[in-house]
Amino acid sequence: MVNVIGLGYIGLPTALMMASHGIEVVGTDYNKELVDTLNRGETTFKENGLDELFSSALESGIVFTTEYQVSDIYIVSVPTPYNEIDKKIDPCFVIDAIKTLLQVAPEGAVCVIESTVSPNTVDRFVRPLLEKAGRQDVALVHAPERIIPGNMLSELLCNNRTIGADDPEVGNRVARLYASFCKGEIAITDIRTAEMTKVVENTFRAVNIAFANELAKICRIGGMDVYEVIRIANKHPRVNILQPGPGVGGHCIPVDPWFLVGDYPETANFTRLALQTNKEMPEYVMRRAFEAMRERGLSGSSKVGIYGLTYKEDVDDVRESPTLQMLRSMDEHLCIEPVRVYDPWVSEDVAPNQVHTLEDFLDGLECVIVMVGHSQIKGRPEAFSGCLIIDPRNVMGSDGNVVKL
Ligand code: SAJ
Repeated sequence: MVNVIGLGYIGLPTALMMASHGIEVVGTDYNKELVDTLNRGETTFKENGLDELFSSALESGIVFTTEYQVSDIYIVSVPTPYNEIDKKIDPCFVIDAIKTLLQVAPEGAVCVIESTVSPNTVDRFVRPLLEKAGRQDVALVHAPERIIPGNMLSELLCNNRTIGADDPEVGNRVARLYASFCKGEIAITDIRTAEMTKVVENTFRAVNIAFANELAKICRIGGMDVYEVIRIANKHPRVNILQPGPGVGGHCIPVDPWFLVGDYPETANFTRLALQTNKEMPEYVMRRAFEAMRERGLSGSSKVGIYGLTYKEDVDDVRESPTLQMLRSMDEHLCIEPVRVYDPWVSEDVAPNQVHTLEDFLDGLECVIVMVGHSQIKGRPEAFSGCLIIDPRNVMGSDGNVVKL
């Protein structure tokens, strides 16, 4: 039996995928409301194919509870935030999960940590818990998740995986478990290497996006089209530059690289600069919008709307979202005051002046800042006809009313 601890964006799909591939799975989360929702047969977030997978897992007998189970294998997928001040990982949720599972884990159980952790977290924070509890019989594994929101389920099936284990035998056993649904290649290594590779993967993406964002600023000053420059540069067989945008959000790309900066502050300078570059983008877009409005005779008090609250297109996750970052800088600088904010994927109120239909959003609008390229409007500038369109996502085509980064 597998007990998946933490039923959020990673734990839930993983538990469902395993259950629907014939593995006996119990999903545990300390949030009773979330467990009750799942037990009513409802999913807790939107993701392509998740509802269908949920039905199939229910048919296969998956169970959700707040209780930790007696189980051969635990998969820990709890959040790993970072401490805003020293930029180091805050492993409190991992520590709580391990402490609790040690109270029920049978002898020789395997504890697989899927949560992203900084290099050395297992040695510094998890191993001592086993020693203190006299439970060195429990085998530790780090199998970092790699699935991208928006395409999670097919990536769960197809992505290559990393398994870090102290004992290669245990690594092989866990690899067999994942291979029951995962068609990708499974690399077995030690725990520290697995911890580091995960952080490196997200840091690579953050740095690549920062480069694209820097290019956008350079091209703007130099009067060049950054998208054309990147498109053509990427035709080179060894160049693959990502896209500039209004900022980098989500719980991974703007967070995980800080683990390197926090642990290696003297050395991780390049990473720090990349994070800083990305962080400046929402404010850059705000200034760009203000400038474009002025050029068109619109003032800061014109009717400006912000389209999109999520951290990227076609997901419902607003964590670290560039729009929320931009709203904060608007509060500070007050150069533009948005009259309203709208996101078709976000039904609860997370921003001031948020409206819940496109019709309400458009009413009398003079300028729209498209912060997220949801499918609802992608490639459809006519959705905002009559408005000046600020398009930092490059999703609105290029008619005269569209202003790029
Ligand atoms: N973004 C850009 N330009 C791009 C690509 C993305 O500005 O060219 C922005 C997005 O709009 C978004 C942010 O970056 O605001 C992050 O989005 P993302 O799609 O790059 O990544 P995430 O956070 O959804 O998922 C990442 C993935 N990591 C890598 O691709 C290396 C995913 O595979 C990981 O599982 C996930 O982080 C995680 O949980 O660690």
